[in-house]
Amino acid sequence: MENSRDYSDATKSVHAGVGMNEHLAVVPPIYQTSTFKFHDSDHGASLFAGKEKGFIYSRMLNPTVLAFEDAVAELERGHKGIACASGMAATHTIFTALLDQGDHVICSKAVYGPTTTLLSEIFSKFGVETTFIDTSDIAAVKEAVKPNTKLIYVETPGNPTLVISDIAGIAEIACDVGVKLAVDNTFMSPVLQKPLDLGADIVMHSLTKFINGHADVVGGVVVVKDERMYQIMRRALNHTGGMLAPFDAFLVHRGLKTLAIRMKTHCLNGQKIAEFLEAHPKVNWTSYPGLPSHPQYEIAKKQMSGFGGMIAFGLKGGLESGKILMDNVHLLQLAVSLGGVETLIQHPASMTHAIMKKEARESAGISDGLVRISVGIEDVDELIQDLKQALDMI
Ligand code: LCS
Repeated sequence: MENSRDYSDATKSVHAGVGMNEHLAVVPPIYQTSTFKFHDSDHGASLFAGKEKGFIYSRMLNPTVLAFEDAVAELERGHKGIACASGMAATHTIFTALLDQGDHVICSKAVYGPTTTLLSEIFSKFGVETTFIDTSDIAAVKEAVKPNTKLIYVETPGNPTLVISDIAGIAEIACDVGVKLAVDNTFMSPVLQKPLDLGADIVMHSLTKFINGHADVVGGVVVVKDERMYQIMRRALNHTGGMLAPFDAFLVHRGLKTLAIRMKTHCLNGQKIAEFLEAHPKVNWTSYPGLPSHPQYEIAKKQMSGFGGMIAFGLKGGLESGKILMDNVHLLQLAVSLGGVETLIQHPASMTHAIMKKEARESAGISDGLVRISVGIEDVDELIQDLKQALDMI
């Protein structure tokens, strides 16, 4: 689409990255090829030397993947995207690209479990040190900065607690001390939050979640602000090999077309279910960014254009009651992952965040009784009815 950067997110979701192609197909073709022919030896050498633009080998770049990368970069209002085989591959690409032995990282305490493990058990082997802090506390972020800090890595809202960090506030600190700020924007999608506009240098997503939205692809993406950072990230991905496959890029690009409209329903349904849970006598606490009781409600209103579909809550009967609830829902499905059209329920302490040490989980606010719902786009009254009957079983 010409000049699509000027359009709204709803229009961009449909048209971004869908350029012209040889046969004028409305949907661009899937280039299901591992490699590309050169016209002659000079052409091949010229492509490898970067003197000419073109495709060489699909680990390096593929037209179907590139079309999706352009689309997501437009939605994030970034320079370019780098599509990866999973959200973890995207996070790994950021760390590989930016960190050297002896560097220090500041990372949110409440992040997807394997992100903590990647830093504390894998990158630590290569001499990278990490401080995990509550990044919703700006003073704590400032205090955690060391002379060797290279990167601040923030997930907001954090998985699964929904704790919210002030992106613009942290970006200011990062800028003052000369370190990069990367934001995991998975829970919001580019439609509800634009970290680059708020001052972040890098944004990443697990595409597996809202961007694809249909629970049928695992993928990730990094979006950067300038060509220099793009080259650094692309090089890291090329050499570690965790790129997105063309067919998966096609599916995720197809999912992206309905992102804006899906997010509207996730937000409407999320709000209604959060209000239902907060008012229910068997519910002890509810964490949802759209509830005035959320500790960072004011920041949420400032930096997010909607509150999303993720809810964390605890029942008065703790984990035992949570298990009864999870084992008795019919329409909600007991499964990990999130951001799809279908509503999922899961127990982070024994599932998505089981990899973390219990003390680390508790320090991040992930109590054993916490239950997480990823609210889908079904009829919200039917979802509430299902929750109601399962809560009645407790
Ligand atoms: N970032 C966030 C915020 C996530 O929630 C996840 C996965 C990732 C990164 C990693 O993405 P992946 O490699 O799985 O594409 N979160 C999951 C969850 O909460 N349940 O299952 C996966």
